[in-house]
Amino acid sequence: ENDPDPRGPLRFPPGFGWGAATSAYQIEGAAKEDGRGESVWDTFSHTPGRTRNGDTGDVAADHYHRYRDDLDLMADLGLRSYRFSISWPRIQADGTGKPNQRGLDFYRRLVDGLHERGIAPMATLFHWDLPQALQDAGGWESRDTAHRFAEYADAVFRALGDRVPVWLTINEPKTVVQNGYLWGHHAPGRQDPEATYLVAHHLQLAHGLAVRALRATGQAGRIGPALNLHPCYPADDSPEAAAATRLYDGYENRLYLDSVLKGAYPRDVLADLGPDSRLAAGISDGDLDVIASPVDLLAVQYYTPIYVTAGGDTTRRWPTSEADWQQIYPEGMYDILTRVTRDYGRIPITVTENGLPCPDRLGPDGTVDDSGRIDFLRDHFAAAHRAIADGVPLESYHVWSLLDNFEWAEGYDQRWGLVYVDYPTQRRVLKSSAHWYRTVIRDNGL
Ligand code: GBH
Repeated sequence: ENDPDPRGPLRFPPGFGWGAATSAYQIEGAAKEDGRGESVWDTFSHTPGRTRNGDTGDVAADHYHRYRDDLDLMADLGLRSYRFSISWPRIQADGTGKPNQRGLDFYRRLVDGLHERGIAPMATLFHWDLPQALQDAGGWESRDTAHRFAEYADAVFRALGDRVPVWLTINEPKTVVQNGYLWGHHAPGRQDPEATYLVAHHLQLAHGLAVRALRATGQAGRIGPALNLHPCYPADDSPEAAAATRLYDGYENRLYLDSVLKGAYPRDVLADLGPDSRLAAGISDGDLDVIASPVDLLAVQYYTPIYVTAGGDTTRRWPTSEADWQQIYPEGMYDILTRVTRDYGRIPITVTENGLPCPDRLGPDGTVDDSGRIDFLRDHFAAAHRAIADGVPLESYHVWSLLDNFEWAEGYDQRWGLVYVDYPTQRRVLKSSAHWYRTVIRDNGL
């Protein structure tokens, strides 16, 4: 019914920014080179029992040494946009002070290599690799960390701002909040419900301070937050399920969207946390003005819907991927994009992550067949196309991920790349999805 006619062309707007995404700790390796300091993810991944097989990002996809080959891969795919992240501990080993020139130089070479190949750089300032020294000083529980982040951002803007057209501040604050502080599956591995939403506030504050830091430089780059959004649906049609779903949506989506785009935390979430919460206590006069500093675009990451029961728990309705938290539901892409435009106005949107892990194997003939990933991407691209047709100002779409990489607590077992990485040799092999994606980009559609 909603599927596009498989014979019919589905053209995207001219100049649509077909892209792919990565993050520093997941691909770079070179953990001790050129003055890089340690991050919370070095500590966490080196702590026994925290990651599958004890995997760490010490070597990862060795992108720090192989970035020229990886740039050529991107050009071969025809990418128009590449989203990567900058490693804070490469720029400031302990999170403060004079920036490390060797760290900045790496990203300058990367960005220049993108421009040489006609690929637009999109840089994320923070994809979870907080300098360990700042964690030791309180991490995101400390308001001071937000100010350190603004100083780091300022140093990066001054070094690279003349050549990076789009900046994203903090990747998925919600994941730091939930996985880092509520469930403890991610660094810093805490299970501390009290701290959790104070951490959220400081991440939001850091975002706003970085937006202001960019404006203060007078540079032309655009900037926005990168939020993973989850469309929430009631598991039945009871009023209880509707109410539980609404509150769930507050914690998953509105806490981050409303603070940035409406200048207020959602009342229902504040009420649910109670007047004595550390979040309530942590909000100072003027904080919401900082957090709501005008942004130029909104980066949306969509992987999975959430189904909420009358009792406020989650349940499954759709097929699950190799990742047990992901249900495959392309319609959720349409729902979340149109909802953002409906509720927050026509702010330009970029999809900065969407993808699927597959049990990819290098075949005897040297190919990698990931047709399941092709089906997944085709259905999600089609849903995004319908959202555009219905008025969503979507300008680009980045598949997660360019390369197989260090999938956080899942280590290297879960493969998300368009490009296969044979870790013992670091050889790259285009999967069938990469070949397919190249034709999508060439045809600007399906
Ligand atoms: C994104 O997170 C990340 O930005 C990216 O770095 C990552 O590689 C990619 O997705 C694929 O996962 O262990 O049950 O607590 C997506 C949101 C939040 C989904 C953390 C997985 C862990 C679930 N992720 N969550 S659980």
